[in-house]
Amino acid sequence: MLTYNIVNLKKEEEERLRNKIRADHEKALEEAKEKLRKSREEIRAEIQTEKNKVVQEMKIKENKPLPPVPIPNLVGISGGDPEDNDIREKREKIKEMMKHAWDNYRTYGWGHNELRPIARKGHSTNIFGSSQMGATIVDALDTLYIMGLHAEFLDGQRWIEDNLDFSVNSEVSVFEVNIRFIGGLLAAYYLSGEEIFKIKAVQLAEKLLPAFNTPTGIPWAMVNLKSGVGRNWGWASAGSSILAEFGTLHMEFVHLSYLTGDLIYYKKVMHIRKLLQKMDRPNGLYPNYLNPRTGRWGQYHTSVGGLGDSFYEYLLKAWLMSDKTDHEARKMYDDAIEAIEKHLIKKSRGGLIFIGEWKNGHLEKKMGHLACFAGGMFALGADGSRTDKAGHYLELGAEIARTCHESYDRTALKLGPESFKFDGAVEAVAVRQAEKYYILRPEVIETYWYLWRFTHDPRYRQWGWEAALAIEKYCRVSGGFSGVKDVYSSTPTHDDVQQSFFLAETLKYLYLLFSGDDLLPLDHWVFNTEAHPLPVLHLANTTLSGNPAVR
Ligand code: DMJ
Repeated sequence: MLTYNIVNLKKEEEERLRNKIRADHEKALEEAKEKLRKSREEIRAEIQTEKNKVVQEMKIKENKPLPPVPIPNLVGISGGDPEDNDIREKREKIKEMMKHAWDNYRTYGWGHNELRPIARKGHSTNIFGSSQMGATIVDALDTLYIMGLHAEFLDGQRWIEDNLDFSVNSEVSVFEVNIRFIGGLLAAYYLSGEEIFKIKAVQLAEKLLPAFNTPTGIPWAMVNLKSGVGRNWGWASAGSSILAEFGTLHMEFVHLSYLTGDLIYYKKVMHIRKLLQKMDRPNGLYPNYLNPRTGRWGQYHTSVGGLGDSFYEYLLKAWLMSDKTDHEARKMYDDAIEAIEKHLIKKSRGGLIFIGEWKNGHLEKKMGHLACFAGGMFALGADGSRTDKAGHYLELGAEIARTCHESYDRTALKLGPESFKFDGAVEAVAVRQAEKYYILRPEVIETYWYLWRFTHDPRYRQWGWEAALAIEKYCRVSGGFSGVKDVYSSTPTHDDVQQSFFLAETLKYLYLLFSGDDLLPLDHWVFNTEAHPLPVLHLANTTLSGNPAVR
């Protein structure tokens, strides 16, 4: 009986299996037939869906969270409401200008790097390479945040989550991408706490690292994000890299090491510093050009404006950002500023203090709009300066602010030219047609803001308001804000570009100028050269504070 049952059970099992195999075959046959019945379009759509699924899965994998680190104390990330009615109204007006710039970019340029406010379409330049990386979105995020424009901020965040991709065959400027994208993403991360910004900043930084693969470790000016191939600008003296470009990475790279625990970023920038320290400096000045193959200076040109500017700024800010423990950076800043004051800073016949440009032992009495940021830098560096010269540097900062204000005041539009001369009867005025433009730059307003924070002299708010009104009157068009080609012509022509730094810097500094000091207080925040606030890192007890063991 038992044997009979076992035999029967085996038979039933075999039968079940046979049925299952038959059913599977039939199902597969049906599916194959079904496929054959499908149109090409349907099959293509299915393949696309599959592809999207894979991309999505990869994204989730790529965007995996980084190891947690203690986040610095984030003081004053909102607020700053002024008590005074008039000041509050002015601040509101600046916020409205930001809305106008953003909304139009949102409508006509979304995802492009910048906006053409008159043509009402996207715009880009070679610094961003050939792809649409939404530079305005990334650059504007922290300004939106501090202004309380949270819906707009979220809109930008969504775009970044869904679209910002650095695996593109595109050659970008290492400096510009660092200050605008990495700086912007890090600031957005610290302000909002949203992991995605940190993850994107690190993804981008990894793509920039191949730029450092040069015989000296001085990075190339440009790098292809996909291939990692780097090169320098064709116009730079003797194949050189530019001081203001390779010397303006420190703040962001130290934060990257801090946030990731990976020292590679810190080591890259400290290597640059060490190399610079070893080099001879003619008259104590840093030339603007350095060849990354030979490690030799190019032309002996020194400038606190374009090509040199933010290198000096980052020495001071490295010290501030390290909670004033990075004494090496402070020393380099003090030495550099002393040499600059000795050789480049002069008083005009009319009594205006200006910063000229040093070219092969000759001082060109010309000052760029870009150099106007130095008024704020001198004021910011006054505290902690050598031999108790704080008063002197604050005064110097105020003099630079006055000169730069004059460069605005002596124009028809009350907006400053790109570059102005001090030559005989000509003072603080552009001479060449090619130097008469204003492209919504922030440096003069930046200096007003720092001077305001340190002195509370009402003249800085007044000067800032004059500039805001002039921008509103001459640069505002219905599709956004545009630069102007000639600040001396009362009927200006527009250049039809809304620069991303207008939202990142110009409008942010104006907003801060009409806010209380409790918004982003300077003893807790250090602004990168694109006005992206990064918190002071209390690194004294960690390996990043310039500990020789790490270097
Ligand atoms: C900005 O991108 C930065 O401030 C940079 O350091 C110099 N120039 C522009 C704005 O003028």
